[in-house]
Amino acid sequence: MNVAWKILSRHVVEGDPAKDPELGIHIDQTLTQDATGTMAYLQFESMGVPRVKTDVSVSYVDHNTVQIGYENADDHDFLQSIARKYGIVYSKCGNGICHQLHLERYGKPGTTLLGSDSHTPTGGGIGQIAIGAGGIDIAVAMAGGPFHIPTPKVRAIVLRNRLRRGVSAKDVILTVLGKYGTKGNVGWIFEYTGPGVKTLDVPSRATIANMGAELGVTTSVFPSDAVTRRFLAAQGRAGDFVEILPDRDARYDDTFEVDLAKVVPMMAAPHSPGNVVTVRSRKGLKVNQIMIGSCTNSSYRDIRTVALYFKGRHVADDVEVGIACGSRQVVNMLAKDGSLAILESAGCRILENACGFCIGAHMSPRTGAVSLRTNNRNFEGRSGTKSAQVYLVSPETAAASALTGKVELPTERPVAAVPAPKKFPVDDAMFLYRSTKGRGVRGAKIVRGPNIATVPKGRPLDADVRAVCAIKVGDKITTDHIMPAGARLKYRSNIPEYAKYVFEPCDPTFHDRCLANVEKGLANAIVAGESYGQGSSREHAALCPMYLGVKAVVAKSIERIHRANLINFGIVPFTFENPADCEKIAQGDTLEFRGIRAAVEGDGRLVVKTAKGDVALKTTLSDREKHVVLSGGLLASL
Ligand code: MIC
Ligand code: SF4
Repeated sequence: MNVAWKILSRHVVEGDPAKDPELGIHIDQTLTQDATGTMAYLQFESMGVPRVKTDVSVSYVDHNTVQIGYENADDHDFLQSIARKYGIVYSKCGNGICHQLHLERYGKPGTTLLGSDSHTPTGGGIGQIAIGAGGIDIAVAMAGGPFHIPTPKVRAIVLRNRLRRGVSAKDVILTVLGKYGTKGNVGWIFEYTGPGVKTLDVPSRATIANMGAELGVTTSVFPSDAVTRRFLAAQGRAGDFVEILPDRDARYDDTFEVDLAKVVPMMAAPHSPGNVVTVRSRKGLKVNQIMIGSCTNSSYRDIRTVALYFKGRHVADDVEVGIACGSRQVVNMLAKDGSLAILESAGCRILENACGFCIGAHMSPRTGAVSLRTNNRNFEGRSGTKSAQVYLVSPETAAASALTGKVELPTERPVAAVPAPKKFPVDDAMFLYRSTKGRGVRGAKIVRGPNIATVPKGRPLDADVRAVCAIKVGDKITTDHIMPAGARLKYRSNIPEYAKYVFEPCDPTFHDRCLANVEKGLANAIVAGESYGQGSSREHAALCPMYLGVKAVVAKSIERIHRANLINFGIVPFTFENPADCEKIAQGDTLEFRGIRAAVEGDGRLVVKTAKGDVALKTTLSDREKHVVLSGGLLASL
């Protein structure tokens, strides 16, 4: 057996891996962050379960931390009161970024973790099967229900040798992304194995597992070995260690070899993490901004490495440099070893330990800027500046380039490797309710400020649906296009308000048109090209369209988490039988989904009448998914 199946086989509670296309797995741990968490907990609350049934559930606050206006603070209060009541650990705002913190303090080899954030697979770095999903799926898992995944195929990424100085984990995952791209990997688990694994410390493994999200895989996983043991012991958690290695004759569905010694500095060019090129190919490109941090690259190892590049030097006059560490632990270590002073003296702006810039909630670059960033996504406009050209790079490339204001090869002036710390300073004071974990405080009051609205519930699917194609979009539409974050992020707990911004970056009148159609008794449909719904796990990209009367998405292909979210909110995820038929539909056309309910109940095939002729569609749903869609969504189906 390989590592993935060693963990999964102990967690399967529904389905037979040998023959069923979908498996239900038991979830040991959950995590939420504030931007998806408020909805997840409102949904959990409506299930009427008295306390969480997981081993541990943690509610992190790291996304909406700017607090301009009352909305973010309202959300924090609500989340804190929910945590207290239901036995959830609450990580206060300022403690750090959920994935970094979870790795440090809670991630446990051999367990399953489900998180309402697409980068939850970061936990694969510590030997967890960690999966990102929509908030309502996390609510179900907290209530003790299983989570459903397509029965996975496992690809071995065999690592050989060791990385050269100046090259790091980010370059490895960018190399893998260069090979496999951001689509076509649905249903796979990427398992990192081979003799090179032991040369990577846990934070480096986590960086690689983190950006598996950009591949679109179910998750990525590393073995739990001596390196993992040392990391856990250094975190004062030796008791959480279990060894999980692949058997000598472990089988995989596919194999890809990476010679670490041959990996070179890589970058993802605008506007996709799959647009991978070598750093050398852009050497000398003038840079305006450098942002270091995010859940991909904000460990002590990463920021200390940056400090080593900056020691005794100053960043170039024409660049602004921002650094956001992953956790208080990281900041404290940097303060102790003098790195923080180095970074300050070098002219960096030291930011809060939070998502901030990564999600366009801070330090948006200037018009047309070239911004090098160590995070994981460079979708157009995500930085908050539509015209910005964002390149994703390693901390080493970011640091080397900051010194000259041009893209530089970090291998030309490499710094010493940062050894894995023998002991991390542990301070859990900002994790509240650890002592009532799993039990909660019965009768505790939930605090609801005016930003906390109610969760809308869907209606059962009608026999026939007459819909207007309310918008037609192209390929690779991300959840950042559908449901923008940045300045709009504060409305996550208020669906009627947030729904005003659906498709804002593509067409700000979408909301009004949808409501006008609903007023006329018509439903709405979204028509799209390839890879619709890439990126985030935010269920709002399905929930808000549901609120606006969207009943179907018709696309050439739909990404995994988003497809699951559509189903969870009663929106039928159709694909074209013949992708060329997409041309037959224009925005504003009326689409007759006659017999849609029967189609969902049956084999999922439906012929839709359009002005330019018939268009054949299909949707492949499991029995469980059919039940959810027919009921009008997961909440309505319970
Ligand atoms: C992201 O990186 O896009 C986010 C913000 O972390 C999202 C979650 C969200 O939209 O709240 C994600 O990756 O799932
Ligand atoms: Fe936060 Fe960015 Fe990571 Fe999303 S990708 S969790 S916004 S740091």
